[in-house]
Amino acid sequence: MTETNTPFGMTITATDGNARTGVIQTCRGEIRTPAFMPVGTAATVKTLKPETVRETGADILLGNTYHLMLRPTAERINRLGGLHKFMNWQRPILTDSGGFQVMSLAKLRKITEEGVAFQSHIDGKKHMLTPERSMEIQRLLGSNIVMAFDECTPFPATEKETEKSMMMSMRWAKRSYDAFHDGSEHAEKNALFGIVQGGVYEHLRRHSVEALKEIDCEGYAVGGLAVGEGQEVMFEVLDYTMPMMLKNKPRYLMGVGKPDDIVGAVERGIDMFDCVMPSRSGRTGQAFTRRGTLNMKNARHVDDPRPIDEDCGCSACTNYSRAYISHLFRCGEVLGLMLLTEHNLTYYQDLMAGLRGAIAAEKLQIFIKDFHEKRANGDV
Ligand code: PRF
Ligand code: ZN
Repeated sequence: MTETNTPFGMTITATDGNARTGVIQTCRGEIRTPAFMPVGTAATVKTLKPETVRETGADILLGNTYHLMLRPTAERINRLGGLHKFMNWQRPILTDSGGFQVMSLAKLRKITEEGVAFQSHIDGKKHMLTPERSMEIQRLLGSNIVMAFDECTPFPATEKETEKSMMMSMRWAKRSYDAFHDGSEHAEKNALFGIVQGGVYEHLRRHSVEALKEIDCEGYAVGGLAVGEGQEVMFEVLDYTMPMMLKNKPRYLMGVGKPDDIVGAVERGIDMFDCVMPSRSGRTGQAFTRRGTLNMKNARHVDDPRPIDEDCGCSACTNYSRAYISHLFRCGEVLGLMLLTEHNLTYYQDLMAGLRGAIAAEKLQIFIKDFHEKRANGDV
């Protein structure tokens, strides 16, 4: 899959309640929605080759401005032909804009109207990220979906603090738009997404959505959620924010989430997700299954000849037992991390495929009931 001249756009093929299914066209191929994007922070989905990531069912990966600007630098990746070539993933890549990762990882951060000054968590070196620099880095990487530079308002925050932070993110969104469309060829083929902020305050979410509608983005993300507010509050925010958003453009819920978060957000109209959970928890021994989660380090698996999930067709479940994988974890063997990451990502992609099929068949409520019942059974 090399670059084509296909213009960016979304086609919704079916709806069921507030949920939608369809495809996003990009110059690097199609993204079936609702979509889950595995996280490839350091130009790799940890432990897996890109061909294996594709076999799990992924159409698109997420990359990070923050990590790549520090190591190996955006300029070096650009000299080497861009991120797709560098990591051997030819399909679509979405890149986050950096602010969120700066706030969670960097040292001595200082936010001003100009941007964020910080010290690298790797070597302490000083850097500055601004909307303009973030756009430049994402362009150097060759990102297909560029995220506007924003501040993820911390939780909890007062209404005043949330408003101040959201208003700055909206000014940064305008600067991101202007920098993205500065005449370079990259903007012609690729897309810029705005990020809605406003915390848990309905009128601030509304203001943010309206401000972003003024800026003609190709898609919109909901930011500032899954930061400690809990699922019930997150769903409440989605319940009032989704109807404010444009119907014909992609909607991306950033950094979400657990399988039941994704199911509830799809039900409310979200099209795209990213989360480290399936890949990170695979490295800690947590396995997702249709009947709930397992800890592969638990002693009860050491004699168990069954696969992790009998209903999963991934190569870890087709070829290896719980006993073998738990043995690998006990010995600290790398293959254990690889197999569990492959399985967990397959579980997430199968969940998305199930949601897409259920929406297309207008059977989403039956699918959701079955999803919760199987997990509640407890018989993993
Ligand atoms: N903004 C950006 N990236 C993000 C978030 C955000 O609000 C979140 C919030 N869950 C995750 N990743 N730019
Ligand atoms: Zn599996």
